[in-house]
Amino acid sequence: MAANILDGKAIAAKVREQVRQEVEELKKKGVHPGLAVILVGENPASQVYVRNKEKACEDVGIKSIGHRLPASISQEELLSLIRQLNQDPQVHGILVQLPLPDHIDQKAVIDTIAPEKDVDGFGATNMGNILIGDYSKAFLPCTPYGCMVLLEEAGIDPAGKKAVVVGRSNIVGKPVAVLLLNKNATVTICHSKTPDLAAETRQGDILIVAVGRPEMITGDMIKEGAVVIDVGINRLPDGRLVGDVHFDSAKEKASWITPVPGGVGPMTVAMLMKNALEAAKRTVK
Ligand code: NAP
Ligand code: L37
Repeated sequence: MAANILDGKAIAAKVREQVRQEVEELKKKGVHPGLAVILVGENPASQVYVRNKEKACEDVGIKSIGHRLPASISQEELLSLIRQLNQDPQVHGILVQLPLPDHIDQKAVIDTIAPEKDVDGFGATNMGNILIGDYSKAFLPCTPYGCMVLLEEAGIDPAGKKAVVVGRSNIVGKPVAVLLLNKNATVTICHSKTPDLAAETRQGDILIVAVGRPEMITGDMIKEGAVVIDVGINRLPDGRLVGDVHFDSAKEKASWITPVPGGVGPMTVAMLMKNALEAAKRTVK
């Protein structure tokens, strides 16, 4: 089977267009959605991602309030900025781009963000609500949310399907597994201690890969007709950007597959816009 391409860039543009219209309506009600974007240090990938997020804000009419901080900032200074943003009525969402420098406790930072402004969805309150399946006050973490929208756009209902997730990070693997479970998939989560990875991945009608190892999932590890979502973004020494899935061999087995770049990445940014809009909408309801 030669796979259809799940075009994240095009689907993200559609999501953003919808957000843009809703932002306009909300502004008519006197609310201008604002997103604070905090970048600590000079991680090159983070700089690209934050720039993409700020450009997207501009595109949809959300006010982005950027805070570029030196890697030398103390944890207390960062926490105090977040507390100040928690109190600021112009700021509806707060995003702290990860990873943070080693001397800063990531969990302390995330848990200082007010749950109603936690548009990345990484805080314990959000994660708990998602685990329980109560999305009413939650924000779905942007990358997992983007994966679910991609499945929907491909016309795939996870109910009754076998979904295999490779990777169990708190920002991708674990939450995407929970979202799939909440949609009634039968979910397997694989990680570095999984003894026979290929035996697991070959079972997946839906295969979501978030590992951070260039092209590690090859066509022979994929079930015929599977939907393959490649979350990985890896820059090779020659400058090429590749996913965690070996695209050329995988596309011969899959029914649908996401490219890298232009797959999950743009969806992550688009879902952040949707979450920031939602945070602002919740302040008027
Ligand atoms: P992470 O925190 O490094 O987690 C990687 C996961 O992969 C861990 O659970 C690890 O297992 C597992 N793993 C490592 N080697 C493995 C192996 N040989 N076999 C099976 N599992 C293995 O990474 P992350 O933050 O989830 O990110 C994963 C990738 O997605 C990266 O390339 C990142 O750049 C990309 N990403 C993309 C987006 C996007 O919007 N497209 C967003 C976020 C991240 P253990 O838990 O046992 O160590
Ligand atoms: N808040 N977001 C937060 N914290 C984190 O730790 N990893 C992470 C996070 N994720 C994140 O920002 N991801 C992300 C990934 C890809 C893009 C944007 C955000 C993106 O725009 N990708 C494009 C271009 C990639 C490139 O040129 O390097 C793509 O097409 O994939």
